Amino acid sequence: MAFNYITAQEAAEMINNGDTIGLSGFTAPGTPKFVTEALAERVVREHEAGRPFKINLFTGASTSDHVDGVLSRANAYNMRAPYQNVPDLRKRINAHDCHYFDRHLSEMAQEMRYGTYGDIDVAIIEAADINDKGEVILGCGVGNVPTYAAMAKKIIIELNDKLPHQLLGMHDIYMPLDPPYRREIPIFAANDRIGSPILKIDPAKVVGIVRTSSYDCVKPFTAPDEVSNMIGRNVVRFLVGEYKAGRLPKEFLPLQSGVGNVANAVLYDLGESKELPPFMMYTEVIQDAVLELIQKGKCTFASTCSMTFTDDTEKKLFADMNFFHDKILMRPAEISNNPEVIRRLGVIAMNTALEADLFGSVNSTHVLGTKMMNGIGGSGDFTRNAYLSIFSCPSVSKGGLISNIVPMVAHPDHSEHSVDILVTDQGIADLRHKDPVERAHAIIDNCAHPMYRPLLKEYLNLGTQGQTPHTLRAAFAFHNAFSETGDMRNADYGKYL
Ligand code: 0RQ
Repeated sequence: MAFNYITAQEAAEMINNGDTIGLSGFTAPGTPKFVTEALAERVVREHEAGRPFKINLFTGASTSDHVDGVLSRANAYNMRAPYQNVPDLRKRINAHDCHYFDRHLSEMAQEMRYGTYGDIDVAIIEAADINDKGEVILGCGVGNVPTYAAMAKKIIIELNDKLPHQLLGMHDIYMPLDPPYRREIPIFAANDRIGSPILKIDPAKVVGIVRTSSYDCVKPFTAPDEVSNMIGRNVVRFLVGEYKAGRLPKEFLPLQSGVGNVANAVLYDLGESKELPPFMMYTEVIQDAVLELIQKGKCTFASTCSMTFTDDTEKKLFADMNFFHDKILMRPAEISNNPEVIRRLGVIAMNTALEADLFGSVNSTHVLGTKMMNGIGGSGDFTRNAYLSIFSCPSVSKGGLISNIVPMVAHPDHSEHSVDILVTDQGIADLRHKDPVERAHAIIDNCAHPMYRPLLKEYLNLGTQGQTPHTLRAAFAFHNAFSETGDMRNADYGKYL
């Protein structure tokens, strides 16, 4: 069938006030960039003319400024899910200008199919190629596009000429049946392929194709600083210790790594380690460090949902597709983050905390308990189901005004029942097989910054009884001190007792 080639502006005109839109991709890669920009311009014009215009937007994970930046500045969102990381959207969310539903990434697609979010009016899909049978070669991220494309009433394609056709074969598109018909997800090793290399869509639903040309525009990393290097070295030290003690199999286990500068630094350090064998990854994103690890032979295979590479690294990948082609496989988020598969493979999960408490619970999402940072992302999918769940963070933030080890987390994302290991620049706290008081001592002695250790010990010694000796009236003394004086070191438990 002959497709209708249109401009991004014409595509934006096909979207209506109140529409629910699903985007392909996961982080910036694989995510459309041009129709969303044109849509933002249209929303601004509609608002200037005094007409309401809001959309609901569903993605795989975070996007880029071409989506969440422009659309949140245009105040275009009614609802947004399941994850974001753009400052302008963060502001909208925290000002209640946008309903944000922060959801485990593995659950988004199936919940969409279960019908809890209503219909999808438009799916916008970035593609390297499409033929008249509706066979699509996707870009560098998958996300929830199989579900969004299957449910959408109309589909707009962004056909990006920067994406090489050799991407064919690097995707594994698989949509599980829904209960009560679901069967096992047949992945028994990180490199098992279970689905199709192409996304099959109904060509009759394609209302237009927009020709585009752009790399994925992933924000460059800041060079690892001394604190992230220390965290990275501590994570490696822990894994080497486990490996040497025989608590990890000699073949090693697949790794998952979260996003951000700390996660990237940890992976560089893993690459340098002579004591760990080459490993596979079963993860949701691979960042720049992983391409280098693959080049060096340290990472032998990466199963992921997205290749979250900065443009220079993406160019390196595209220049050497023959080498990388059979070493990376991109899957939908409900498969890359699938709890059943994570548990079966024995994934070692490594995620980042904003703050952790004395008993091992972790806050990954809410600054000082109230302000949304990014969202839980895939950290919950992996943490709860991993063979080993490691969280890392700097011991202090903002030059020491904030301790990232607090008496009680102000928002719990991952409970003490799921967190095995806590790592900071100070050291490693192994929380396994420890009761709450033992965990608290391990965390104070090994992870808290020395300037906060006396205050944390004082909290433990307030005299409260019980298995977990929280003194609830004083549990947020650190957070209150920061709100009132700008410095957690001024925490005064006496005020609350
Ligand atoms: O503030 O930006 O003003 O300097 O928070 O801190 O160290 O740059 O954090 O990039 O490693 O991200 C948890 C947010 C960490 C991320 C989080 C301040 C700090 C700084 C950010 P500034 P860093 P990173 C896979 C898995 C949840 C989702 C997830 C995340 C800013 O890793 O979103 O894991 N995780 N997904 O100064 C107040 C504290 C603070 C604090 C740090 N305790 N209180 N502010 N900051 N600690 C990926 C996907 O799911 C796609």
